[in-house]
Amino acid sequence: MIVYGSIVSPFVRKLLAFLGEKGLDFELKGVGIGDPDPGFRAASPLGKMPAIDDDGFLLADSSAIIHYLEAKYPEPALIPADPEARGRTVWWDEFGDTVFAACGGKMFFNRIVAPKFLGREGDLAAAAEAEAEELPKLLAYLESAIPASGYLVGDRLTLADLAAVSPLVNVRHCGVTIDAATYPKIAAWSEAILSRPSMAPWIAKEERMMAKVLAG
Ligand SMILES: N[C@@H](CCC(=O)N[C@@H](CS)C(=O)NCC(=O)O)C(=O)O
Repeated sequence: MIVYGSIVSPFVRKLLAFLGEKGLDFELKGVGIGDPDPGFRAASPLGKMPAIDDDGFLLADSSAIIHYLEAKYPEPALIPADPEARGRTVWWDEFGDTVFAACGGKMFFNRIVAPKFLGREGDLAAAAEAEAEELPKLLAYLESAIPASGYLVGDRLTLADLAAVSPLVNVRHCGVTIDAATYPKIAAWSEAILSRPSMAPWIAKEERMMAKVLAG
């Protein structure tokens, strides 16, 4: 299977972690925003990452791909079968992909992607507003919702944890760290999820990439 995407995308990061947790082999083909790569454009009708080519089956959107892979490779289950647990898992996937990624995206895109990758100015006022107004509300909700189990749903890792933690990495790339005194549950949960073997090597790689980009 080919995965098209960039390791700094929160949606790609979520998918790479999911693939790692499933123990699935894949080839990552690096593409950037607006990439003309014909294989990527064929797999992603809207030109968004991630997209896959699984032996000729083309599919875009991290959640669509993850649901496809969960059906094809049910073990280990990362989307619970229990109705309530499944509903909550989809909720957290949605939280990560929409509100949290949108907030982190305003910060990451305008401060780093626009100036460093696209060669144009970002909207720094939008980034500052996202950090000052949106981020604290999202973190307060997340802090209040992390159960004692240390996992967002049930007592083991699910897609919920991978999806909700992924945008936090983009926030960190912007120099914003989670204050463990204010957000002790987020600090412990994110540390545990981000240090899993399915995530840690990718994050180390993107941190090296970010250090070079920011220095250049
Ligand atoms: N809902 C999609 C969102 C994908 C997405 O927006 N990816 C961004 C990168 S983080 C992208 O490719 N943007 C390029 C564009 O919008 O043209 C998913 O979960 O895969």
